[in-house]
Amino acid sequence: MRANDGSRTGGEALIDQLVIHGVRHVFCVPGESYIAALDALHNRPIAVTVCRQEGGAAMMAEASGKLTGRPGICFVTRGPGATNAASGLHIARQDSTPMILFVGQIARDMREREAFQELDYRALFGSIAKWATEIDDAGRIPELVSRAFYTATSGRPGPVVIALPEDMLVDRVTVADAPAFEPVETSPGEAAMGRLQKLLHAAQRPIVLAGGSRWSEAASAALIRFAERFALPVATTFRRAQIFDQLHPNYAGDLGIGANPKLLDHIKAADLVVLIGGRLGEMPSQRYTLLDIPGPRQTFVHVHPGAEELGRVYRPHLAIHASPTAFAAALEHIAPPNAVPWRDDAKALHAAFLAWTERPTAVPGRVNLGEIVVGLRDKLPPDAVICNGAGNFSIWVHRYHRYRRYGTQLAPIAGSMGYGVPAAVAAKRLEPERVVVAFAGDGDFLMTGQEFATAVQYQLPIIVILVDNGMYGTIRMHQERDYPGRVIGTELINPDFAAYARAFGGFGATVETTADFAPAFEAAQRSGKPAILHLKVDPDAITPATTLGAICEKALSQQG
Ligand SMILES: Cc1ncc(C[n+]2csc(CCOP(=O)(O)OP(=O)(O)O)c2C)c(N)n1
Ligand SMILES: [Mg+2]
Repeated sequence: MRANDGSRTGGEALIDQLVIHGVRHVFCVPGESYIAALDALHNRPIAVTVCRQEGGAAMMAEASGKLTGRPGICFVTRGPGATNAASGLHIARQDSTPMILFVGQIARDMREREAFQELDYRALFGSIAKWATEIDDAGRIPELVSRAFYTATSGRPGPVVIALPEDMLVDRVTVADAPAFEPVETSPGEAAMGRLQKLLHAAQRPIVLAGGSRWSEAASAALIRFAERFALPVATTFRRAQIFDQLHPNYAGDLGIGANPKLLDHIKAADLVVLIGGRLGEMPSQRYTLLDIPGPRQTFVHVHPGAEELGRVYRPHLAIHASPTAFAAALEHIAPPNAVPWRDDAKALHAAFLAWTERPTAVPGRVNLGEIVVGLRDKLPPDAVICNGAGNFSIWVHRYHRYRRYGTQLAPIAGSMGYGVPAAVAAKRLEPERVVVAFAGDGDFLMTGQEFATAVQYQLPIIVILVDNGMYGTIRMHQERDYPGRVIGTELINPDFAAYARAFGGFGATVETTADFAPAFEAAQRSGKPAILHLKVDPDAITPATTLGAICEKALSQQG
């Protein structure tokens, strides 16, 4: 109960700050260390989603940060709660997603004794979080929580961790609220935009690569207008396809795993590369083979919201310190040259993209995941949210699904297995009107599959497409490449996942042929329940391009 003398407990002051900063959802697993904060959530305009494991809760918070551009909020208990949450925190770091993790902490007077579940969160999360701190004085909650919102969202966004000593949360203080935070935009200067225009006017074969975070629907639309005015081809980086409508004639393709070789060749032969928002890390750069390090041969323009990212790996000819949202808006003010020497490039690259993604390749077995993704892409509404975790199954999703709008892709740039189901739960919880589909591997799914119970609890009819090949396929593929025929530690004996779904109170169906899929998907939608479609795929169908058997044979022949 709130006191009427104007004082508040630390827990109450904390939740008041979240309301002021616009938080509408928190994801948590409870712990006795922060029940005073939980209690303060009674009758506040914040929806609580209680999860089954902190990794799932943290991934949900990260996914909500990705979807909204505002910090996703997660509450976990000390010790094991915090270490479980680390998986979601690492995704927020690598994916540049704003997120705040609140961790219950032991009472202040027990510190340094290694009290029950005591950990030093500054040390533990020092290299994952943008900032890790502990609030000692309830009177400083407004100040430090406000800083957390600024830190998580400004520059290159990322995760913040705040530890909350349990006795601090019940201290009574009289303290003023902080004003609501406002994300800090970093806008490009006129001089930089003038130099960019000059470089574009001098170019023969330019290409734009869009990636990173801090985009929005408006920024994506502004980038499309810029591409149209300049006839520029625009590719997206690993798992950032949602930045640019993939069916737009200026879309050049996706720099993911198994990227279109024609796109890679084009980038290598380009004379100007404009990278907006991304870092061009190991995955999109095809293991750092796309551009020379530190000095790319191409004229290289790097636009990034984090000053520390500019010149970190690639030495830019022109570095523009700006958020993609502000930069995209500023693009309206530069003019294309009178004659555009690269006019046909965008057309050719888009045609190559369509040819690469139009029809799925044939694969061994009776279920062709490519056919299934192609069938779905024509059926799903353009604002459907597509989520996935990590594993070879995701290669088909990224290659054949066509992301048409910003806010439709929840995929871990960090490559963390287990992301798809929690991301789908978060998306459906935030936006119940949208269709939400999660693709998961058999290994991938069971890392966080228990969050299917969260979907059931909150009546969130997500549809999980579970691709079961009876193995940790990605690793088996590497095994066959490097140690052909020597299978170890990659086989899986799986449960009946359709029965698993039903046991949780959801809808479950088994899909044994490609033709079984469409009716099963429709039945899942009709059920109105969270659903799992258990696809039994042939383990030999390891990628859209090759088979496991062929990889093994090739490796053996090279050995012999
Ligand atoms: C949390 C986590 N643990 C381990 C890995 C390493 N890893 C990458 S893919 C993969 C196997 C994925 O198996 P599955 O989900 O069944 O998909 P498949 O490759 O078989 O399609 C593993 C173990 C990872 N990326 N993330
Ligand atoms: Mg598998």
